[in-house]
Amino acid sequence: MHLDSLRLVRITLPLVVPFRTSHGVETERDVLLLHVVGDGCEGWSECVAGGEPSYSAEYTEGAELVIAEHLWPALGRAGDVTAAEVASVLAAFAGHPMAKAALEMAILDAELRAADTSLHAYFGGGRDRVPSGVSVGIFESIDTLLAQVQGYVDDGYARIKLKIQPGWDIEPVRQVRDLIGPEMGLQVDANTAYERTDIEHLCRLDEFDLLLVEQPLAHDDLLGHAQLAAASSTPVCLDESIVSLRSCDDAIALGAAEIVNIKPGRVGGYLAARRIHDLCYDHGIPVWCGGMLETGIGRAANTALAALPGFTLPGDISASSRFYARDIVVDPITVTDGTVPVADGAGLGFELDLAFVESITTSSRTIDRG
Ligand code: SMG
Ligand code: MG
Repeated sequence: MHLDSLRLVRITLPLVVPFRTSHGVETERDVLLLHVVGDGCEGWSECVAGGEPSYSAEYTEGAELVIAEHLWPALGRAGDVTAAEVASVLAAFAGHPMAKAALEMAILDAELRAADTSLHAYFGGGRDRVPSGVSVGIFESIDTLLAQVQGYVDDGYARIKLKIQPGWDIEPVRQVRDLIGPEMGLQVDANTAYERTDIEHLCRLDEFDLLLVEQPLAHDDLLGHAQLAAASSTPVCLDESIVSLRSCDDAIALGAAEIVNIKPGRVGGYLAARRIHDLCYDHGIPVWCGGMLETGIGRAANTALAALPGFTLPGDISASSRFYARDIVVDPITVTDGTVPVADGAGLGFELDLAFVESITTSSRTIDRG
């Protein structure tokens, strides 16, 4: 694709319920959208970096800057680029996988729309609905948590994921398990809040028959996760530790990853995400699609990824209404019988509500190819 211009659009979307994790609380999302134009076609994407560098080092303001000052100019200098070439052109820059993923994603959307093909078809098709899980934050009281969980059970979600941290783990998990019964899928996510010295404590979660415990230890503590996996009957799943194909291969070899959460933004894009899926599939490691509170853009693309055969566990691909009163796409995702439909329109499969995007835009700038 011959790239002509890139528009960087910042929007603010309030969350319907504050989302508290072991890193802190979020009440709104400051989202960076990308709009690429060239060769008579156009594509959109979103960058999944959060407003603050807490889940990872990337954050919205920094992502906008690195794209504008470094990544986009490098793509311009490279001449015509395909989505499949973006990662290698940008490999000259250290880090910033979410910013890189957003550029690849926008160009992929443009290419697929120009070819009148969907991401779902590009990935090889497969299922047309995928199971939908919901991620539930930390609350002031267990009663409030139980009321939230009951609401999601009533909404029909296929599984519940609880955020945990030291002081908010065994008892909330016990009471949620009692509420939802022994059959429903339940898992926990600590977002790196524990230490190796907590391994014995974490093994107390074994009695609740969880699907998995996600990223209890630091992102760079593969050995600690391997020790936990050996000690605990609950499968250990990695999120923050999986930043590339190599880190995933290493984690599997070390016994640190019995299950893998795949997030395209964290690994540099949907094409890398697909390769990580293939690696895990070859090793018999189950994967599922993580979530970064995406708008309808990322949510649509995530459904296409999650249709691949190795995604055997429900993803964090909830209804758009779980986070947003109004989404920026015309047809926001809804949950039926615990599943969400796989987007199959051209490109990533969404149609943007441009008037709404404009009404919530906080800044916008266009950069030419340069
Ligand atoms: O999009 O449903 C969603 C959010 C799922 O819990 C979720 N994501 O660590 O998996 C995770 C978190 C990361 C974002 S909050 C720091
Ligand atoms: Mg996680």
